[in-house]
Amino acid sequence: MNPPCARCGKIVYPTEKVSCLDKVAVIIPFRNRYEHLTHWLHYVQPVLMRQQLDYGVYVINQDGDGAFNRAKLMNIGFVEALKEYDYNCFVFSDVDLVPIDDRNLYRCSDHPRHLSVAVDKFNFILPYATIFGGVSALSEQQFLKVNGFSNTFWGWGGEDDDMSQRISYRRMFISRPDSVTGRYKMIQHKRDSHNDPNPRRGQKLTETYFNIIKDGLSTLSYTVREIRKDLLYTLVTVDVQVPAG
Ligand SMILES: [Mn+2]
Repeated sequence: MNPPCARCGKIVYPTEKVSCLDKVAVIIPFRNRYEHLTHWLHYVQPVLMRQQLDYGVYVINQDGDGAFNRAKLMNIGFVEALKEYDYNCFVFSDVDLVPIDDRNLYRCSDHPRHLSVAVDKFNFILPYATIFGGVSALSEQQFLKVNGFSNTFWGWGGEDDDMSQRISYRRMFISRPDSVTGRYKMIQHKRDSHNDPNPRRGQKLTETYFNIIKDGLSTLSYTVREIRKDLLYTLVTVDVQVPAG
């Protein structure tokens, strides 16, 4: 057994190079998927407890039925969670992804970490090397270094690849658990309404390098409609200011 961390007293898992001091905010971008949320809470909270994390769950709920903006919701989650507690690690998770292996730690690492590496829907195979969607973890410093996510990906797709590029342009790497530890079950579902594939996503991905500074946390603008405290999570309903047309 490894000796406990000198600062926090926790045992650090020998197989994973992770900090023992993480205060983790789990951020879930959300709209109208309460069935999935119930499922997620039921299956994932016990895992987080067994991992002995100091954590809180923030469900960031997009108000209205305009185009969905997953990445902007995650930026909002980062800001709203920090208003409540001194979090230093942020795990961004889709509401339909349930980790299968307890050893897949919801913690931060020396580099931004992609956790959902082997999803059943993709036959437990990493679809491509730079993928960063699904479940990912960034420390506060890592997130600030890339200016968070872009706020301008409306509809499905691209925002995760944009983050992947931000990470590499800021000279960081993507770290991952191995393909056994990183197994996930995705709850089956149909594509949500008002979340059609964004036709501009390909073009936008050629512009990431120039947009890191001018599109992200530094330009984040939204209005909180309601904050509701459940025993197991905080539901933050927000107006993400969907552009007209
Ligand atoms: Mn899904």
